[in-house]
Amino acid sequence: MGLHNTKDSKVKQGNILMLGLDSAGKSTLLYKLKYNDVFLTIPTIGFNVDMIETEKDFSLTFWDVGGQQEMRRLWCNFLENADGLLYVVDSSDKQRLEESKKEFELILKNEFIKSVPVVLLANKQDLPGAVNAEEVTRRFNMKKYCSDRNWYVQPCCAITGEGLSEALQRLTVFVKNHRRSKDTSTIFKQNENL
Ligand code: G3D
Ligand code: MG
Repeated sequence: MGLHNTKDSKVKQGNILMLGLDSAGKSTLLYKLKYNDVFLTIPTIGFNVDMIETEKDFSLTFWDVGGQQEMRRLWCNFLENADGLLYVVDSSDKQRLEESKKEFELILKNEFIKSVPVVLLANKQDLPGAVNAEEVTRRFNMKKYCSDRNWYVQPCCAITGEGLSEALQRLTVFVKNHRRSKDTSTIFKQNENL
């Protein structure tokens, strides 16, 4: 069985796990992506799911898992099926940037998402004193901690939607590449077992 015989080799969908501390802006962002509108947010209880067509015949499913302490323990359960990680940071909350970074580091260590691509959103760029994308890149030690995967830091504002389409495009490219390499290695493994 060769690669070209694989049925349906075209990837049509990918799962994006959205993580970040509570009030980073995940729910606002998902709503903005989906409806291009701002809505009154309520702290996420459980999780939100939304599918967005980012290209013709390709869609991303976004899993917005709640950021509260109790939910953080459940993050692991969602990691297994993730094709991409969208990590949201409140760039204006300087006090919690360090906490957010620690959480991020912990997530990256998870075996399930080894080599899964990351887009980090430096959100709330509209707020005065917000740390810019370059500074977030430096503070989060991206070059070091993401050296084993594709990564990108995108500045954005979930309220106006600025930066979101760039983030979607980046995620789509990353996820497609990741899925292709993942599917290829699965086929090789299957062949080894013949
Ligand atoms: P979460 O889902 O990550 O927990 P939410 O975060 O989407 O619930 O957002 C938390 C608060 O941040 C909300 O304000 C929301 O309006 C605000 N917010 C999200 N993104 C931005 C942004 O880009 N700029 C600004 N200025 N605010 C943002 P409230 O007041 O409802 O708590
Ligand atoms: Mg939420």
